Amino acid sequence: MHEIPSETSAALLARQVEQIVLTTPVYDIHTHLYDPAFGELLLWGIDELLVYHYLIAESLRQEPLPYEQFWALSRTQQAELVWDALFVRHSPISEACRGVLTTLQAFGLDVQRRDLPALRRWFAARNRDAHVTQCLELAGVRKVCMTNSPFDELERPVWERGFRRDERFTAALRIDPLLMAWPETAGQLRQWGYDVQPGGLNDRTFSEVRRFLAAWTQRIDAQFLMVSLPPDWVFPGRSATAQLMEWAILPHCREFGLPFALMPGVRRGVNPRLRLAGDGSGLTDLTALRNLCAGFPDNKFLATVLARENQHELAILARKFRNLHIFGCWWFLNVPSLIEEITRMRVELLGLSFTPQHSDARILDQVVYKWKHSRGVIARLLVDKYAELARTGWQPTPAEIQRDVAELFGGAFERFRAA
Ligand code: FIX
Ligand code: ZN
Repeated sequence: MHEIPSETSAALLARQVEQIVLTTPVYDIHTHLYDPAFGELLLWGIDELLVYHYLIAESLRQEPLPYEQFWALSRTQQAELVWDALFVRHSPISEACRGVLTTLQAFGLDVQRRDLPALRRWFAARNRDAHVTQCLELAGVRKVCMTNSPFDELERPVWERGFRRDERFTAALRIDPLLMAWPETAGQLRQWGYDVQPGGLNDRTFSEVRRFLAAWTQRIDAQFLMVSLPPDWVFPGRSATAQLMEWAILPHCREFGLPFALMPGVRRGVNPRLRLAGDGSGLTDLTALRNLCAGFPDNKFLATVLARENQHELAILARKFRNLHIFGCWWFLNVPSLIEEITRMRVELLGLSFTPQHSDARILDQVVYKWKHSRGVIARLLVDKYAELARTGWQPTPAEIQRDVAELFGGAFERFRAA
């Protein structure tokens, strides 16, 4: 038989899949962006892109300046140092560097001239609100979930004052200090009028913590609660972390029907002199997550794990527990080779019942490259998967592919949340 017809239909299928993956709007379920009403907390523009902590870590490997001298520089000078170290003196081939260029190119800017002052002039002339819309449109992002901490001194007053919400920005209640630094946080809660005991984790304390969580869940309209955890996190147990989880967080999540997002595997402050850029990663014993999923079937858990070596076990846990929804290639995993490996494995083990990616954008403009790069990888691997189906005689229709991609890009998450 002649080969050409089957090649043609394979090419057509590939084009359809690519087109759908590149254009389906996504719900970006974990970012560090803010509703524009937060003013300067919503970071954007070329200098912010350059002083992203990923790029600071990379540039201080190339630049022998003592850390303290780097931190003493103004933001403008830091951006210039990063530009010089990573874009001028070397080719910007790391993922975080390439991301800056992908973003600038999407704005129609000429990166070939390597002209930082010209780039700065372009951003200086931008209208912030129009820029928000353009970034989200270029990224194909229909909604972003923020990371909202009542313990953040800059963020809290904005919520307390109140503001008109931008519907594109949803909220997630981030509670790391509550679970990871209980004695200090208890003191803070007492100052805010909650009758908690720093030493004694008793019924009164748990119910006051729940009162605090209820107030903030309602104030910010939280879509879920979230915490990042060190690799050696244990559950159940006598630690304040485990006790608060069991007796305050989980009952609260059940009462409000909210998922609890766990992000294990981060070692904070591996090199504190690098500040935000100084966190590292480690292998987690996922027994704690298994205990949660098995012991609390009426709770819903979202999880992403920082170590590459934990990914297979995490996917298997998700096969066992339908109250677990796994998401994203977090932080050091958000590079094309690992997105490809992890997402391919998840598709093969879980089909379409997970959320392959979130951006973790800290700077608005980053949604452009983070999604462009991830969509490219996801498109390539889905082309393979649908081609494998087609070879069995099961020809996916464009409507079916569209339905599937919408699941991966937020639909499955939204159904899990609503369930
Ligand atoms: O804990 C987190 O949510 C992390 O994503 C961040 O804290 C981290 O600094 C980051 O930006 C990773 O992408
Ligand atoms: Zn994050």
